[in-house]
Amino acid sequence: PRAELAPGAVHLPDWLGFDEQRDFVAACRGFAGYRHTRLPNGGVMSVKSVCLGWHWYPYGYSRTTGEGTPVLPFPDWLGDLGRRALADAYGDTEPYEPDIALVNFYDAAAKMGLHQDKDERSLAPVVSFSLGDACVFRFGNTETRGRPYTDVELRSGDVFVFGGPSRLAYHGVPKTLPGTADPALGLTGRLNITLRVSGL
Ligand code: MD3
Ligand code: FE
Repeated sequence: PRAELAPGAVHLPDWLGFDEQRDFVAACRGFAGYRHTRLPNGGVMSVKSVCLGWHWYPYGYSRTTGEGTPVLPFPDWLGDLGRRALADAYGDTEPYEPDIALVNFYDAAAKMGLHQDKDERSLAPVVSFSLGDACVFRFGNTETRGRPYTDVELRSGDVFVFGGPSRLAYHGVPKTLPGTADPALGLTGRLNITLRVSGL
């Protein structure tokens, strides 16, 4: 199935099979350096994140973490997965070379407020993968933080692609739905992986 929420915003429910989800979870478990990001306003994000390819900080990307820990490489298999997802979402084969993977881990209490993703210099599409617990994903508009928005449930194995006019839409995660993950996945909580093009 394929659902276009808004121009350029395509939801592919259950796109990853169980084995792919399990391997993806295992790969994410192997990434070192998950941490809560501190915001310039003094707040701390409730999700724990690690970024591959580049180090993400609000509001940009750098080659180093600033803590002496190495930036993990962006793996080829993730780029390949992103290109397959993009082709299925848009039905074309436009070149897509993501060089950033931002991995967010949500425990039962974590959420993400409405925001725009404007730290990338490229407006190439973002490809998002969800694993583990389901969540309520809020997809807003490009004009204002706030209404109108649409709430969609994102479940393990779902892919969402955000390109074109949707690339700068406000979006967030008001809550996860703890306990909804398949126990066989071996993940308590939710993982979201977004692929992006830095343009750097
Ligand atoms: C719409 N992550 O990391 S993924 C983020 O589930 C982020 O962890 C959420 O928002 C999460 O920045 C939502 C869906 C998503 C990701 C990027 C987008 C939606 C987007 C960029 C533009 C528009
Ligand atoms: Fe975002």
